[in-house]
Amino acid sequence: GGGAAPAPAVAPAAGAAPAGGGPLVGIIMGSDSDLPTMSAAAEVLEQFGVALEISVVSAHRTPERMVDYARSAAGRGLKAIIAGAGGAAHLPGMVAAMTPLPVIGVPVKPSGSHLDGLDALLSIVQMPRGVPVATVAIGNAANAGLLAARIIGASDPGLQARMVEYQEGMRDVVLDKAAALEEK
Ligand code: RP5
Repeated sequence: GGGAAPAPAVAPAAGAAPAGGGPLVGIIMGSDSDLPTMSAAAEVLEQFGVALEISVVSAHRTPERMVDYARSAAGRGLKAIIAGAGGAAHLPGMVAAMTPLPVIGVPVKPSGSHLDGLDALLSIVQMPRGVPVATVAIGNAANAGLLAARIIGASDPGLQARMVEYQEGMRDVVLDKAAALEEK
């Protein structure tokens, strides 16, 4: 979480895939109250220069909108979907049931939650055989953004090179801290 939260935008209407420059990753969430958690996925994708769209789509409150979103996603040119929800978190699994795209699920811990996001985690991760959702840790939307970037990067050498740089940067931070510790 943290940082400037992008405002939820309405997803473009279903139609032909854009000629180029359209969003590659769709970030959806069950409520705008999930945005403080989910904005981390958008920040990561922006950092890696991956075009994204972000919207609120609720499995329970806007079921028809969920169906429209999932069914149109691949045709609109999206390559991956990140779906976050809290509580009875049916959004990622239902979207995965209606698209051939990879779906990454983010269990959200709503404020005032009695179950600390464990309910959402189990709702998202326990998918039946045949309908996968790649599930990240409770609240870890940054990892969802990184996983989406890796998926896109598998067919985008420039993006994959930036991921390698990111990994090398993490390594160097740890090695610098280890060296500082050993000098004491
Ligand atoms: C879920 O219920 C949402 O994904 C959110 O995490 C939680 C609470 O939603 P609000 O009541 O704040 O809209 O469906």
